[in-house]
Amino acid sequence: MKIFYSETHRQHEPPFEVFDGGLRVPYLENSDRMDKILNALHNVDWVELHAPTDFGLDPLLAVHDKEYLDFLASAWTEWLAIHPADSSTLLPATFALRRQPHKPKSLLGRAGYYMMDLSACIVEGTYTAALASANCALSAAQVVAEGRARSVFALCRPPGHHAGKDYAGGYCFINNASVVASWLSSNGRVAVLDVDYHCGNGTQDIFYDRDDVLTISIHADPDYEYPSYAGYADERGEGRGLGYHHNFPLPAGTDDDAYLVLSAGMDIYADDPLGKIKVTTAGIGRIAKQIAALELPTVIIMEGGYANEALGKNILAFLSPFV
Ligand code: SP5
Ligand code: ZN
Repeated sequence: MKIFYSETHRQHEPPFEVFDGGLRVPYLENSDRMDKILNALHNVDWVELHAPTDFGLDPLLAVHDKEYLDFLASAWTEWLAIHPADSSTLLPATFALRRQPHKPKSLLGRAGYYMMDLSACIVEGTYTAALASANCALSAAQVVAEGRARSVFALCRPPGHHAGKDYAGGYCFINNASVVASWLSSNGRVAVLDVDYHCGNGTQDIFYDRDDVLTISIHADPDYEYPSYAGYADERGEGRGLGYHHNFPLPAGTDDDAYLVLSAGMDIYADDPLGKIKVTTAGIGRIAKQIAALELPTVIIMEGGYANEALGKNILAFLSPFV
């Protein structure tokens, strides 16, 4: 299986994130995740690692606002220029409700406007890393679109599915899956099936009023889990997009069999530090087998998963049915 991966993600290594209650914890979405996966992929005979090619900004601008991408591009330089007391990472302390008419001009004003939480921390290499991550996804999609393989894996970091049209959040800056889905939609019908533990609120936002991409997210119920403000079953799209979005919120404790009644982010795994869903490695394999059985051209895009020690075996379990 062709797997697209870039070392550029290492430029994005925020020193901490902020949990509920203000607790500063080490950044869970760290480069060690990729090291654990690379170790597991090493010496597997069907693994073919490839570097991505650069697709430029156009495919990104099809799903993200230009002003938002401009913010990501210049935020770090602007942050240092205001001489913050702690410059280790850009995080705002005031967030936009988006009900007011004015778009802020100051850096921290824009940060609060373009960030939805305290886990999409920006450091010097964040934008560069996010671009490389999107290029991994696009490179994988190109192979599938050209019919050179039916299933290709994009080992993306940072992840993407929480990033909306004009906001970062949940470790995500550029919505890799949405970039690819939109890019592929000129070829035919596209569906995004999001099996990360968390609701793919960014993907939902991007395609909510579009009927060219069907979006489906299976996730922890936002009644008890992040991102709280999206992912409910009655959110089904609007305008032309009505009926083209489906959320399947799951109760805490959902295990292998319950999950499979409906149909991989690897944070659905039982021991994930962020998760309350109890899917085992074997369960991840069974989910992937059901998806692979559809025999559709498939671009598999890495999202979350923070039980680092188990990421390697879980990724192998997920990819194997597609080989
Ligand atoms: C891509 C992805 O999986 N992003 C997830 C971002 C979740 N960030 C919010 C974390 C909420 C913290 N809850 C504390 C639970 C610790 N046991
Ligand atoms: Zn997640």
